[in-house]
Amino acid sequence: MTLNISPGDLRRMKQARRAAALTGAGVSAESGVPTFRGKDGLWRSFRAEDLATPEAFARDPKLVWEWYDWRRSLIAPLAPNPGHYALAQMEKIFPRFTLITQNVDGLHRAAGSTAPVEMHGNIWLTRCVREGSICENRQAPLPEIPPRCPGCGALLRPHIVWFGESLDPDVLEQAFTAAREAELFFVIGTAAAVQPAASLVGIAKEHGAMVVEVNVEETPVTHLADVSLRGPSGKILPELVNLLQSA
Ligand code: BV8
Repeated sequence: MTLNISPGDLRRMKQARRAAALTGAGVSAESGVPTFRGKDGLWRSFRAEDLATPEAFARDPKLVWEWYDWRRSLIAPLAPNPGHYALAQMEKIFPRFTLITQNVDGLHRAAGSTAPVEMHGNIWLTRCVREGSICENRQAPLPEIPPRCPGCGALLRPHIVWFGESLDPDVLEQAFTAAREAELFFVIGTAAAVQPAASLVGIAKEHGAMVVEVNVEETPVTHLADVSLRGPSGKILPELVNLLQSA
């Protein structure tokens, strides 16, 4: 695949000292993780209101956990793809690089990204609804549903940001700071439909960043992109990293 990037755009990309990327479900699609929207997306078969809201959990924690247990079991054997590895390499290309992800699958970390800003949490972490304590738990399937806190016996919930819930203020601050400071901002494999994550693209642009989109389709933020690279991120990103590393 030959990327359609003009020499001037490539030069500008190479000159960036502060870069950031916002990733979404499309980056993990080539690893086998289902996306949310689109043809085979999770929201085609499941209603977000029944499964990914605090109200749904209060109503039926067992149902919500069964869905997360199914997703955990599906993701557990999957591995990062070349797109994840290319993003991990970007830490070595740019003097400052912040990876911001909406994905909860943990595959960026598995590929070697050192400090991904996980805006929507992580499916391998649980949180006690009483104590707020966060623990890693990689058992899939879980032996008990819904799982309970070993310390106090209260319900555990997935450490994931559901619709209608506020994002962690520290995580939000890291993401917004990176978007404001970026000279180069990549938006990769996201439908840019969920707020506040999608607004990061406009914020980066308003603060002067060059915006580069990688997606198989057009999205609501395509019009903000200085460069649009149309195709699978697992193919485009390794190619892009090669170009950025070339003399
Ligand atoms: C909040 C967790 C304050 C579940 C998820 C302003 C306007 C309208 C609505 C709102 C607004 N502000 C807030 C809202 C409400 C809501 C929201 O945004 N609703 C939208 C849907 C209208 N936001 C919230 O509730 C947020 N909280 O704002 O707090 C507040 C509080 C109270 C009241 C008001 C405000 C919390 C958001 C919660 C996000 N949690 N789910 C779970 O994962 O278990 S969102 C869910 O969507 C996932 O987490 C996912 O990460 C996220 C984003 O989806 P994408 O990653 O974009 O994936 P998608 O499938 O959609 O797209 C895939 C893309 O990849 C496509 O573009 C496709 O073309 C592309 N692709 C596919 N294959 C490839 C590819 N690209 C490249 N290569 C490929 N191979």
